Amino acid sequence: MDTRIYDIKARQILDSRGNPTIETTVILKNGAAGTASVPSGASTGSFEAHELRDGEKDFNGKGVTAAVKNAEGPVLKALKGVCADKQRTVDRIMTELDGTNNKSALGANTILSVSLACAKASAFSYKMPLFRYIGGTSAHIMPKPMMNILNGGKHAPNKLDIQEFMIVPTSAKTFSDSVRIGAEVYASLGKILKQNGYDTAIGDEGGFAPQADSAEEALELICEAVKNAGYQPKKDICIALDIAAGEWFNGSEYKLPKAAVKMTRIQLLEYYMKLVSEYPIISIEDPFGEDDYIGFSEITKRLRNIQIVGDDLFVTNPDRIRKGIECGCATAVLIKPNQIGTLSETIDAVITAKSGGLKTILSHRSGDTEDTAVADIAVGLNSGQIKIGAPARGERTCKYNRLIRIEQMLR
Ligand code: 2PG
Ligand code: MG
Repeated sequence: MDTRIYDIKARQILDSRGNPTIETTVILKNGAAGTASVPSGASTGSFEAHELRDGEKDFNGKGVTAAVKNAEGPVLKALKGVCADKQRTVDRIMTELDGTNNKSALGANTILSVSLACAKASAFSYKMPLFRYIGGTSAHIMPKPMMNILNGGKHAPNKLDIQEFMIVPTSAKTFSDSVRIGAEVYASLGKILKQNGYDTAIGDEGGFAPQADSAEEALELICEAVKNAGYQPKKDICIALDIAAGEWFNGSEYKLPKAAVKMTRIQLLEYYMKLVSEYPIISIEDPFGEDDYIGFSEITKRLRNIQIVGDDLFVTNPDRIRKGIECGCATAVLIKPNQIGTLSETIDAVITAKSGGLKTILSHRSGDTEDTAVADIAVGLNSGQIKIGAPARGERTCKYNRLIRIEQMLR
């Protein structure tokens, strides 16, 4: 199979927040092509790979024309004639060409768009679905979804400091069943909000963004929505939180910006323990800041039955994941391809996490596109879990719908 790279065409498209992002098509000598676009975060970790933005007048500084030029210029020059199905070689050539440790020269957005487009073009060449191309015969596990039905933090202009309130349909037997249950609870929540005079505006990830006064109020609303939809909290549906506490940490204490409350690490830990004792919470992401290893290892020790997820803590970086494993900092890793910048390193992050006994959760970003690669990567790598927002809005539903199709292919 001749998968040599022949051409690269890139362009500026819009993401779900209306910001520009790069979309790249890699064309092979055999006529196959693959197209990939890159999502973008709002609550980003400072150790993430660099997202190249123009910083000029267009799109309020958020243009990505330099990234487009990099893909069509130096990256094409370096990759022309290289076999797209040699993913490690493709990714290594780009990483070496970039030459920095956070991909700031070419841009991680540039590099990831080419990396994923190569995988898609190769999968097309071999007439395989992307998940099968990535995972071969071992790809067989449908991920359990964490569905973000109520938004706060940086993703919503309301009073909630916690960024994501997600439901996990634990009693669902299949992925499609999870989607049905999640969509029913989402609809039920919308109804309850309306009936109780809350507004039903939605946040960046498609979850509702009501003006609830506290996390407890939000959690009560969710439990009521679960019951009204005909399910039992805890038995059928559990709750996962993404605190995104890195947004609150000032190096010594935690300042919740919306509530204007300050907490020490211990107070915050006690607060989580109280929430966990009152609500069916099974997973907490980024409960502490990205460098607060003490906070992370303490909560991991104290809340043994709760999954503790590192997102900004690990930034999909195998080195940081190894460090986390050594100090017992978490029990799961959030995996976001654009935090690290290539498919190969994303795969390495999953392998590193699993070999250290950590669970893995493939994830979207708050600013996302219609690209569904993350769904295929989750199945390809048997990640076990996935976080792709609300069961609503095109940039989120395309990933749920892709997984519904994959589930059928696996049957
Ligand atoms: C997160 C993500 C995705 P963002 O913190 O986990 O839900 O948000 O893309 O804004 O970093
Ligand atoms: Mg997060």
